[in-house]
Amino acid sequence: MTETIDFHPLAASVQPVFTTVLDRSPHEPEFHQAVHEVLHSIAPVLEEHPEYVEGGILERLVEPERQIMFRVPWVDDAGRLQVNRGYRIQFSSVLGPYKGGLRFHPSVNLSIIKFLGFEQIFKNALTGQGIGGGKGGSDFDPHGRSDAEVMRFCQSFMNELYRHLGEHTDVPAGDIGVGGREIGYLFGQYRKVTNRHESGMFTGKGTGWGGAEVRTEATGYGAVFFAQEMLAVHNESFEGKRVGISGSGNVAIYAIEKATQLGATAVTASDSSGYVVDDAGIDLALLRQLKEVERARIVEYANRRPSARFVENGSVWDVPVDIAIPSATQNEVSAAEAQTLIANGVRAVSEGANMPCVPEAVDAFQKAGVLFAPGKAANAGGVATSALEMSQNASRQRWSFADSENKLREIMGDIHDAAFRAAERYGTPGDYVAGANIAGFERVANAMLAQGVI
Ligand code: NDP
Ligand code: 2IT
Repeated sequence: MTETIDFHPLAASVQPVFTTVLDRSPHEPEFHQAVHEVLHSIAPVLEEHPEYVEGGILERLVEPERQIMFRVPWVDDAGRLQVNRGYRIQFSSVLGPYKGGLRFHPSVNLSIIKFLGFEQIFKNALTGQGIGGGKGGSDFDPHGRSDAEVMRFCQSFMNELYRHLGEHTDVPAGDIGVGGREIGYLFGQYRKVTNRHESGMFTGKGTGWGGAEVRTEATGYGAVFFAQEMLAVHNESFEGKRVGISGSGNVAIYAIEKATQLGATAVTASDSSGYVVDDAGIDLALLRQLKEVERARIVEYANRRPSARFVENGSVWDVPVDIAIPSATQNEVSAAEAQTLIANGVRAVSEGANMPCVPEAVDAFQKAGVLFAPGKAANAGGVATSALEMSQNASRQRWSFADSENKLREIMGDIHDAAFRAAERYGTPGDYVAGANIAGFERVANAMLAQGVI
């Protein structure tokens, strides 16, 4: 993403709000991109609902309720002082406590956390649960750091963030660079400094200490369930399909697992150093060992698996597939890569990551008739299952894996249907981008109207 992105003009009802965003928050290209997409989708809704315009819904929605930025000092293993920056954007609480992950990655800045927080408002609304939207993180890079360094960083991060959290206030979870290890350290430090042992103030916890079954798997599984729903509308399925997946983290691993369980062959995985192609199907046990245990680079997969090859320079989207599930990071699928996927006959794209396809790529997929699921719908299974974890924590219950997976499948079906119906209502059948934005927006906007100017 660059600042030179050429946003197409919006309808007169929403352009002034976008202009204010550009003026008030310059140098935030990812945030601009996320806002532009939502405003474009909901312009037709405003024409039918002047009360949303009169209620100043948009002006309020694009401005976070609270933005927290803080210093995170810590000492590395060599005894050197390090300083990172921490963020928590509490975007909207109209549907419940702020809810959304923490990202630790060197690219993290205000723009990225704001785009993620903004997306989270509508995603969380789509889940049907009582959760508002938020996001946080740091420019800390866990790669190559010892467990002790990661622990010290997490403790310092929480020494500041704890005062803004709570099971009824703000409930973080994982995202890029924040998995089970980091969540353990963050949760432990929260309990220590607050002396409040409320397990519901963090989700994605280990299943032995308050975590819910299926939360680890939920985002990847959910992205596959959403694609399954889109395909079912056309009497198609995963059976016998080749699936291309980017990333090799939490979302990618469990998207591979579920696609494979449904009879497809997942043929790719990647990380920031390159990608692997394995026509025999990704060996999930090996990938998990490398990524979850050894924290190795993806080339190791090809070193240990004869049917696989590693490609260092190139695009994972050059590999011909029937279904693509981008599951690494934002703007990882360019317009040219979308054209390659289309030329190779891709049938469906389900965004496991947040905003992985650039706007021109989304347009290209939709124009070519490819079934396209936007991240805020397709990857909502993660946060939906986080809300199930909060419910279980509050009621001191534990649900089985099978019950939890069934609930996730049902929620993804409901999100699909809500997006599908909203797109039909506004005359763009099959457009899941418009449908998801409209369905999420309507729930948020109605709650904002009901609750007055706050
Ligand atoms: P992980 O940290 O577990 O894995 C991220 C994967 O993507 C790694 O393989 C990483 O490679 C790769 N990656 C990350 N950044 C880049 C980059 N800039 N360039 C190339 N590769 C990159 O994260 P998750 O799987 O949790 O998250 C993946 C995506 O899914 C993100 O967009 C996240 O926001 C989204 N998401 C996650 C949810 C969750 O529950 N975890 C829920 C909903 C959405 P490397 O190790 O080399 O950096
Ligand atoms: O982007 C996301 O939805 C997440 N990283 C998960 C958020 C959550 O609170 O489970």
